[in-house]
Amino acid sequence: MKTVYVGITGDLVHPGIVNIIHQASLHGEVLVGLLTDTAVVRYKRLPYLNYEQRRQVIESLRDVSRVVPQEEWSYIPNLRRYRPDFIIHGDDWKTGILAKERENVYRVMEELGGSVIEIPYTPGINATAFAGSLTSIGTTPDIRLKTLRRLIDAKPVVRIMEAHSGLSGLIIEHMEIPKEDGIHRFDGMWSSSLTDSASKGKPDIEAVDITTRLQDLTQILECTTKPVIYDGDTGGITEHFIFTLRTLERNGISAVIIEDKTGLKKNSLLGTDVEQHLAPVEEFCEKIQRGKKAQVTGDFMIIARLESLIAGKTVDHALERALAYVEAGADGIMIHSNEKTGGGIEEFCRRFRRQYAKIPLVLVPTTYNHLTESELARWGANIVIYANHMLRSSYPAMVQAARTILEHERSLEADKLCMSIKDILELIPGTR
Ligand code: SPV
Ligand code: MG
Repeated sequence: MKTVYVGITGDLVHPGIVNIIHQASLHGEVLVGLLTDTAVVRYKRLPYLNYEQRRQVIESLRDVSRVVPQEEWSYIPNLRRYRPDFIIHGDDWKTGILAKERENVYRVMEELGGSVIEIPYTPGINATAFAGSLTSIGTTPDIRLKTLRRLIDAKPVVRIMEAHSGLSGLIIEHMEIPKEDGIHRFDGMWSSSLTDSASKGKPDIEAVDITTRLQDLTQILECTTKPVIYDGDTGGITEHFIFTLRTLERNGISAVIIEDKTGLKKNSLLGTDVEQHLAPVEEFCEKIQRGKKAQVTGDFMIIARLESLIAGKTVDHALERALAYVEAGADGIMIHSNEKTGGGIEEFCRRFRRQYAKIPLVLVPTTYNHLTESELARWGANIVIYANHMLRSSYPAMVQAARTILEHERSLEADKLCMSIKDILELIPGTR
């Protein structure tokens, strides 16, 4: 019996997929190479269903003989490994991102003594078109919550951007840039205490309560599908933290980051210019432990944030605390610094990684912003957060528009600073 290889994501089984699998079965046994999350995220968004769920669905199709993981975006490694007699593909790969891959597949199949079968692509039905409509359908709290852990597993570095409104969330949801190594996009959103407070005209001192912050967060959740990491400040007193955590979890937030400070919290970027106090280690460990006990799902993450370097302490100090927090049950560690060089961060990451190879490590490179994501990933970072850039970029634009109108006593001159009326009317689907 001949074997026919079909590479698919299998997130949605639509007539196009059924057709290609059926066509494949006419030539031999169907071997499905099911793309893993890691393979998919190079070019596309994370599938809604995880690998196991997709495998179950695809394996149950009558024409499928066997399902194997395709760990890379490229078909080549699996073709060399399984040496099928045929590979079948829709003819839509003649153009676009798969065109180069098509050439390679032809070359390798010839080398292996097999051949390529191309079938007409089923117009109007494809997974990418479905993914677009899924965004408009939305997500569920359960799916959204689980997505962060899947992204950490699937990507060398998870890229998170600050959102403080539905509109900023929408930019993060849709922004995509094609690059040589795939399509780059933001993986999720950071709900920042600094920008949540500043956008309400309040200081970043835990003065904006969870109920108020959740109202804005709800707007973001209503128009996006990507995961959210919530800046939980100090978490407040432990008895209150438990309620906050449950509220976040119930709403499909993936993780809360709490910082090891106590008393009146000030923004970390102020460093030692203001009086700030580190929490006693035992007290903070207890907060983590009680939080872990209180969460309902196994997926929600409590990430412990170290303020040692912010408080002018040493890397040793931070490391000692990091180990205590992990032992207390923290699902991840964030190390912060307000130095331009990121002094101590690299050393911390490397030493932490020697102790714990797998615990997710979060960095917020606001001041050491000359370092790229891949450099930070090399140190051992799993998540990079751009913590305030949506608000910091929009505020100067608003100031300039307001000043221009005031100066000219009309809005003509300010128009060139603004998006057109046509554009704003078309920005949100359904406005017309
Ligand atoms: C925030 O965004 O509120 C943060 C990060 O906590 S920082 O402002 O750098 O402290
Ligand atoms: Mg904060």
